[in-house]
Amino acid sequence: GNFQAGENGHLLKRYCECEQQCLQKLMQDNLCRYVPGYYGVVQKDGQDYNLMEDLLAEFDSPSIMDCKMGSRTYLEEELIKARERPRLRKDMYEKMVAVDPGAPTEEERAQQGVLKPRYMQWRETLSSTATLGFRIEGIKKADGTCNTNFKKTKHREQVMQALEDFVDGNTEILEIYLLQLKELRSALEQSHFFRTHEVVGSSLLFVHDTSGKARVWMIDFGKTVSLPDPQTLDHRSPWVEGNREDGYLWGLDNLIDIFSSMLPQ
Ligand code: 4IP
Ligand code: MN
Repeated sequence: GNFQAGENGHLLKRYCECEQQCLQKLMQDNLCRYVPGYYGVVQKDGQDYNLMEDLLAEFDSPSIMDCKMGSRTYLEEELIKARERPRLRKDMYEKMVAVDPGAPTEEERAQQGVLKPRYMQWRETLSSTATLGFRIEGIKKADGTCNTNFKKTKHREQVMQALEDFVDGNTEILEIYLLQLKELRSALEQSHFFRTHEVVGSSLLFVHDTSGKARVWMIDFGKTVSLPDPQTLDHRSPWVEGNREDGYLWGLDNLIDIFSSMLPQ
């Protein structure tokens, strides 16, 4: 897998230069309190790893949810690559057919392959990514149950149902999460890093336990890339190819709205 257990509250994640660059910069940004601590590159069994804070260490039987943020889940450069050197992905075709045998076009069926952006866009419209600017990727609860079957969780009501189940109907936990999401939004709106980066495929990690502690972190920066100076993003404007907007804040606005609507007014 991508992870190796580390010692005393640390975690080893398979080295990715893009992620390293981001984590390094984030340690100096006002977002640092929403990002796992980063401690540099280490080697283990001939493999490079980014050494990071283990966010679960301070929890006792945590419940965990991964929400992938943004309205676009692939980089603009992947779109250009797919056009210049189209590469058919048989693995993605198979993942597509497994979820919906009717999804591939006649041409794709004949080729038994799809282009990556096509697969990614299909995943975006099947889930809430395209309509809400985020999607639930997985939930692991304190009781050990694990659910990654959210590929078709698209509508607001379905998302609310999944969130309700994640917190076991505990409104106090919901309230803490909501407060943190609002604080995170303010921090994002002030962040130099955020303004100057296209943030794609990054997730919010929600963690709570029965002691009543709950926290939200930003994770996964393997596809978070800096913009050419002096370009900036507002992260809310609709994406059109070339503007590099990622819909991250639009998705966070929607997530905040959904959490709010789940609490007694
Ligand atoms: C996966 O599709 C995810 O979108 C991965 O994103 C993506 O990795 C994979 O692309 C793609 O196959 P499913 O979730 O439907 O399986 P993430 O890593 O954010 O989960 P990238 O490389 O885009 O980060 P490939 O090209 O790695 O297969
Ligand atoms: Mn992820």
